[in-house]
Parts: sequence; structure tokens; C-alpha cells
Amino acid sequence: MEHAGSYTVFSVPGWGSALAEAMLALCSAPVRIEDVTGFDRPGGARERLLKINSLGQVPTLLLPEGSVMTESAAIALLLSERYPQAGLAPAPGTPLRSAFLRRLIWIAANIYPTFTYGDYPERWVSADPMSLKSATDRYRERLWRHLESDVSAGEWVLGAEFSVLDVYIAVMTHWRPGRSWFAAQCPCLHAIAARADDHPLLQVVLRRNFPSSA
Ligand SMILES: N[C@@H](CCC(=O)N[C@@H](CS)C(=O)NCC(=O)O)C(=O)O
Repeated sequence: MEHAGSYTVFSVPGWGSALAEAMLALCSAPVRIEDVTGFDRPGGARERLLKINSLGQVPTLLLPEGSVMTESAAIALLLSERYPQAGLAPAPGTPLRSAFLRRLIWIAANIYPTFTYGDYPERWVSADPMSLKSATDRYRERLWRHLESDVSAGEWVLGAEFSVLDVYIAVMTHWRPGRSWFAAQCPCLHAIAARADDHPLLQVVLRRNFPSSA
């Protein structure tokens, strides 16, 4: 299973694996895509993914040295250590570092779980699972509005400095409630996503993952 020298990304176009693919593109790192479309249903793709990630989630990576890496925020931090020149994160000790760390974990710990629970509500409640989906959808909208008020008119989430936070915005704004909601309700985040779409190192990955918006 190991592929010397390259990062293997267990991938489903448009899903959380797009975060890892985009981060690796910013690093110009060698990548091998292992398509696991359909992994959230019983079958071969699920079995392949469960062998290395018992949570059965993407993003999941195999690092060039053969170890497994999961959790988008951990992947972001690892790659920022390995590729400091890629500009994924403000360097330790620089003024924006604390705001970066706070927002990275804030997105992964607050926004991402709304999908974990809302995408498969029947896993968590048997009575009226759709009410869990709509509650988590509403909560996510509140979280996005909160971030919108924080980023105000900055070019990027951290203001003038691009970071992997902008990758999260570019990818996650494609997910519920979707780009047209962001255009109407969170114009600053929508503008950040549009700028990230045009980033020369992100264009190919983002268009492959989200062809309908290309
Ligand atoms: N905490 C994880 C969340 C990953 C996650 O929830 N991924 C979704 C796809 S976007 C997934 O794999 N869902 C399938 C499942 O939870 O069974 C991260 O930040 O990487």
C-alpha cells in the first residue's frame, strides 16, 4: 500500500479530501489519489478506508514514510511544518500565529462536526432524524455568520495574509448551505472563497473537486 515519496490521499471529489488535496497542492508535494467514492456505504471503498482509519472518514492520508494521517487541522499543521515555504500558516512566534491557531481549531471543532452529525442524522437519533439535520444546519449558519463578522473586509481570513484557513473557506462554502447562501449572507467569506478559487496553485484541485462551479 505504501507509495514511496508521495502522499496518498483517500479521496472523494468534493468531500473533505479536497482540503488535503488543496493543502498538498500549495506545498507542490507529490500526490497519489486513491478514489474511495462511496466509502460511506458498505462496499470495497469503505473496507479500504476502514483498514487505515477506523472512523471511516476523509480526509485520510498515507504519508510518504507510510504512516496514516487524519484530521484536517492536524494535516494542515503537519504540512506547514514540512513545507514552511508554502505559506499554509503564519510561522510560530509571528503576530498572526495565535489568531491562525484559534481559527483553525475553531473551524475543525465547531463547523466540521455539524456535517458529521447532520450528514447522517439517523446514526445519532432514531426519532425524527431530519430535525437533527436542520438544527445542525441552522447552527452552522450561525457559526458562519460569526466568522463573517470577524473577517469583515479582509482580503483573507487573517486579513492581508493568505493561509490554509482560506482553503477551508474555499472548500466548505461549496457544502450546505452553499455558495449562493454565502453570496447573500456572508459576502466577505464568499469573496475570500472566490479569491482562493483563483489562486494559481489551487485552481486545478478546486476545479477537479467542484467542476460545476468552474
Ligand atoms: N474531524 C475530521 C472530520 C472529517 C469528516 O467529517 N469528513 C466527512 C466527509 S467531508 C466524512 O468522512 N464523513 C463520513 C462519516 O463521518 O462517516 C477532520 O477535520 O478531518
